[in-house]
Amino acid sequence: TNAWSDNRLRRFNKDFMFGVATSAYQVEGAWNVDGKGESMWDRYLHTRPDVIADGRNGDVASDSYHQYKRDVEMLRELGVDHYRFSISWPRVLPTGFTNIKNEKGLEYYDNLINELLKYNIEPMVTLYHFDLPQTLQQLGGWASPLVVQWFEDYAKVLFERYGDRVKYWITINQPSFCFEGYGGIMAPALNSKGIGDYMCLKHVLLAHATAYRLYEREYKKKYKGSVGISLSLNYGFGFDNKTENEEAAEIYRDFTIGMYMNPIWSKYGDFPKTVKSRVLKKSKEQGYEMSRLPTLSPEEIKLLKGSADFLGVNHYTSVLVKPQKTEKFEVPSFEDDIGVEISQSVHWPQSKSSWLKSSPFGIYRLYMYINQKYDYPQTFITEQGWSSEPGLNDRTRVDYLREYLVAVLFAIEDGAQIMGYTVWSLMDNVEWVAGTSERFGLYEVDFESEEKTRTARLSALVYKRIIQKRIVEKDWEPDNWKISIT
Ligand code: GBH
Repeated sequence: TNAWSDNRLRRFNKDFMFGVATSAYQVEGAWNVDGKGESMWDRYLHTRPDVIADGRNGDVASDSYHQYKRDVEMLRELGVDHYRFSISWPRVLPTGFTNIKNEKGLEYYDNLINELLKYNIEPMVTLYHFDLPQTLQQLGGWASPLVVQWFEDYAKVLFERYGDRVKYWITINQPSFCFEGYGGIMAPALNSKGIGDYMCLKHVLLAHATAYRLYEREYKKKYKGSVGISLSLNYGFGFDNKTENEEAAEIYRDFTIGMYMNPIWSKYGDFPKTVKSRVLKKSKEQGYEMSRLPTLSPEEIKLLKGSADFLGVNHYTSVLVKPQKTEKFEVPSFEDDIGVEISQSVHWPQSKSSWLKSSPFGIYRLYMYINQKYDYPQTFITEQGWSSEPGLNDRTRVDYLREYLVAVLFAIEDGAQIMGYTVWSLMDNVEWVAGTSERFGLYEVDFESEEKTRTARLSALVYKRIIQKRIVEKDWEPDNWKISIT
């Protein structure tokens, strides 16, 4: 059946959790409904509609604020074990602070959680998936050290309110958003390359750790939940096995994997030595007094070390790495600090997103790398997905999903600690600045329709079958999949 490279039948355990993910800004819509405050993404896309590929922002999105019962129905159709969604900070705390708690907003998540539990679907809640309250952005946002306290206060509201029912918490989705927000086209789109991005990163990590310690101190005994953080961990291979390319890849991995994992999972904590010394050296050469990479104090290192019950792995693709040959990056910048050139193989199948190609062995290699470096950490794959054109016959997504799941089975066989797997995404949504021009859904959403009608794609049926059987069948085809999933 699943003979990819030999004839062994590999299967996922009964307790391996299969699920799907979304995030608040990308699916909820209702951006100003029932007392919700403005997020930095609302502000950004309202003032800069020109940056959105197809002009569609998150004002209405997939309208999950009103359609959540249909969403849960889809989860039941799929037969998933868990649903990963995020809470919109400005929906529950419109000012960003705890002075005003928006009861309507809090009730929305109560309703969603209760609906999930009614059908035995485990909620996995992300506290922060990119949508900072605009009020807090105006006060400096993630570049300000004060955000650590703001985030702790926000986390407390959520742990208090939902802790009795939510057992899986993810503090922050992808701290690497700092590099896209302070040197790219993600909100707040402030150009502070090589400076603001590193400041943001430090505060994101501390906010995570502070929320983790809060749960550990005040809720863990009572509620017995676990708290993790999701990192964007794509794998960097040497372009080929030339020593200089292997070395460049190692540096790239230090900056894109070690940067986040070292402070939390390594024995001594802190950012990787190579990262610290490279940024210091460049900073001095560039005329700065100190390194542009902020230091972590001994107390901060201690706070961060061990501050996760599990690692959330968001893995989509891989890259090939060579040393930088031409001076093509801005100075200073994260890219210039790393000093490598990345590309992807022409042999890897291309999705609808420029950055996303299929290279399933990458997830296997990633797991071997983190197992060796961080001694087999407990993980949960919290995002993996593929973008396509609109349309129900998403054969390329089916291929991607199957090949990656087989690679995951190989990783498990070789010792990787993986509690579950989560497809990005349950349904089409607003892909940030790509709008709805890139579709990641197992369900297609008709954005032209009033109810944002959802229809299962071929991949939804294949995923349902994988969840049922706990194996990956190379050739299984549903009959009549265009008619109904149930
Ligand atoms: C995920 O990040 C996000 O968590 C999720 O919200 C999103 O829907 C999903 O990606 C799909 O887009 O445009 O060339 O500058 C995955 C890691 C890092 C991938 C930033 C896209 C931007 C590349 N992402 N990257 S580019």
